[in-house]
Amino acid sequence: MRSPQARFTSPLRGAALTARVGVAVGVCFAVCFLTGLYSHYSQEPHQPVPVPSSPVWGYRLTQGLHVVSGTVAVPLLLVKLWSVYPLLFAPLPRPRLRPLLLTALERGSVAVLVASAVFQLATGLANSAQWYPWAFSFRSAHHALAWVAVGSVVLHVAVKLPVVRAALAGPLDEPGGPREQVGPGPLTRRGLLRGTWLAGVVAALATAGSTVPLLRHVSVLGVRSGDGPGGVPVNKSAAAARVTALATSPAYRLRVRGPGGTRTLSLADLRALPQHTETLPIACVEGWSASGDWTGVRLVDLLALVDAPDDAEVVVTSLQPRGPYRRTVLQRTFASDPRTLLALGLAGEPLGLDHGFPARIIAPNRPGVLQTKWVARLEVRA
Ligand SMILES: Nc1nc2c(c(=O)[nH]1)N[C@H]1C(S)=C(S)[C@@H](COP(=O)(O)O)O[C@H]1N2
Ligand SMILES: [Mo]
Repeated sequence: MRSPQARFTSPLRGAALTARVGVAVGVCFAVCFLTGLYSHYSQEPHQPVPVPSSPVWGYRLTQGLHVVSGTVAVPLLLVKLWSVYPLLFAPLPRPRLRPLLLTALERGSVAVLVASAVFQLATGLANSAQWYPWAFSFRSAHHALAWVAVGSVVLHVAVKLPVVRAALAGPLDEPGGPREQVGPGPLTRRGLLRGTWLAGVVAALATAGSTVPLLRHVSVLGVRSGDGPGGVPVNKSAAAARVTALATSPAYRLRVRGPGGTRTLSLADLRALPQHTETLPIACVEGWSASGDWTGVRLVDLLALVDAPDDAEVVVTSLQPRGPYRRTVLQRTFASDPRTLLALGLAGEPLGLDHGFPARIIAPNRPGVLQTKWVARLEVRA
């Protein structure tokens, strides 16, 4: 009887191909994992070791790499899965407990690997397209599954290391392989591999424009590519955040609280304080980033009004009535950095309502989610 596996006849498949594509998938996963951990940690309100505020473009680079490496991994992983999936139909070993158990373990671990990798890439892509068709917290789920995915990758590599080594040491085209064989089509392994790398490059170009302005016009997947008031895209509008009435009210006051008491400042009071301009990027977890020229009051100047200590941590609260980003924490590295502004303007114009009018936080090397808009209160954490 023909085993189901015998129906997969493509001579292109083979360890030589799988191993080469596998190495590239591994590199993408490693970059994606490390940059992802950094992003996750950056968003933690309690940081035993605070993230530094320099270089200003740090998060912009790491998060750009995160989204690009994840996107590049998609075509690579598809080719890798295609190259090995007939193994799923390989006949089971003789009905003896030990071999059966080992096979079950191996296939089980591969199933976990494939499921977690597909979950990570699919939710990540959806997130960078600003599509959240699920109820769970994206950040917690994406973080937890990252460990599962990387753990199963490490296990898989450990199990397959001898095969991978031998395959990488050998030629891509085995003797009697597809090059000599008269196959169903003209495609060789070399051609397939070139096509795979090309797909990776196309995926990179399609996303990198969200970070690299020069590539903006080729990046079809770059959903936020730098258009918007002041050259900075708008993520959540004032209408979506339901803050329009509060933000435009003449009764707006900023409250600053610290050891020296509470100060209440109107927008005119804020404008009367010394103004500074800083060029700082907004770098969203979704992968897009854009640099802006922000003008406003230095946070350190505001903190000095309430006698805040040099190592103060500051809780920022938005006028926004609800939402996960209405309260954020500025660790001491950001709170004490003279480049951190309570911005009142962007690109020489007063701040637009959607960019956080009357006042927003802009700090160097911070994830965009923490650049709080429509700021109502600044409180030194006791
Ligand atoms: N109050 C408040 N601030 C917020 C947000 C929000 O939803 N509410 N979104 C954050 C996110 S996710 C990003 S990327 C930046 C985007 O700022 P922008 O819309 O001015 O580009 O604002 C941040 N500040
Ligand atoms: Mo964001």
